Amino acid sequence: MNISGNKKQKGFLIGLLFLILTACGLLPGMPANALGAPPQPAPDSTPVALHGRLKVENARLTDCHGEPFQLYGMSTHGIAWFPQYVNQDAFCTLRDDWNTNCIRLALYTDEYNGYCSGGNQKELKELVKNGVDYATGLGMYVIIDWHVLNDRDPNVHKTEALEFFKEMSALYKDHDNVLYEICNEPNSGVSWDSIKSYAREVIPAIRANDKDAVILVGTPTWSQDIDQAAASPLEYDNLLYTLHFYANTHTDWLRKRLESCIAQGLPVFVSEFGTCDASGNGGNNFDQTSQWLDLLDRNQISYCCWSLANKAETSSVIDPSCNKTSRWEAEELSETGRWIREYFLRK
Ligand code: IDC
Repeated sequence: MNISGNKKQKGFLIGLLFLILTACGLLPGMPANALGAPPQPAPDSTPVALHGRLKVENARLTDCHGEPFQLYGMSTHGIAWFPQYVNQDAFCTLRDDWNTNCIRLALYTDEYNGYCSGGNQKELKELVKNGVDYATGLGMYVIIDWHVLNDRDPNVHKTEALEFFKEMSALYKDHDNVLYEICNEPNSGVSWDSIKSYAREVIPAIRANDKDAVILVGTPTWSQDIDQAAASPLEYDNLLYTLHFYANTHTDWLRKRLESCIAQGLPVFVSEFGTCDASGNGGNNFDQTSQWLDLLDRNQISYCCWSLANKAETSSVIDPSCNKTSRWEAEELSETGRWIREYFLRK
């Protein structure tokens, strides 16, 4: 072969190598997808681009085309605690490599530098806003969760809740992808009447800015007593009542309650569930989790899994030894993380 032939061959080989590296996302400046992820959808095929603003119709979450629509994805752990997971690349990984369409931002009110117990409110609000911005940019739905737990009764921090939700709903009134969860888990004997009286102040405060906002309302006993909501629902539209389960603690009896509430026409959202004990720890019960998720899928009830964190507890989906905040490999996930990601991928 003559010299110019050699040169051509060399040029061809360099070109080929460039193409291969580019395809693998290995050249500098090339955005690499989450490993193992399908190609990122074009902006017009994101969940929000396809389904638009949601509403509650015939007791179901419904998309802008009037079709029943199910949200599913991860809940963060407390964002004050694990702020590092509120980043765009993490949410992109959850959208593209975990096949989820929704993220829940858990803002504790009363624990661990909670919003109402010494946390820096300005910084916490910035985190929420960043989370909403990342989700919006990615065309994902996002739930702003006022994470009542230690405080038991949402009325304890009602003043702060009103102020917070007024500010958030003013900011996001034109967003199609934001849902508001006004109290995570009232508990320790707090009555449905007491929750209703709180809701009757917070819902109108949100609706003054965003008259059609979809709002999630917690129920008594750590959001298990949806039967009380079914017996005496609030007098507003576009509401979903939350049911929470932890699969190794809450089994048949709570599923039966859910089935009965579905039959009564109660709109339900499982805004938090765990694959393990209600403590967030202990052994996983994937058999019970499957029974739960199958029931939810059959009825197109939405759900978020607790939690996006690497805390050394069963419910965390990232292995405690892994400090990466996005693009996790399977072996960097916990047993829970691997299982739930596989479940989402099969949907
Ligand atoms: C748990 C966390 C744990 C944290 C605790 C604080 O997993 O790391 O120390 O809160 O009290 C819920 C709550 C949710 C709990 C979770 C597991 O909504 O905040 O998280 N759980 O106990 N309801 C039922 C279970």
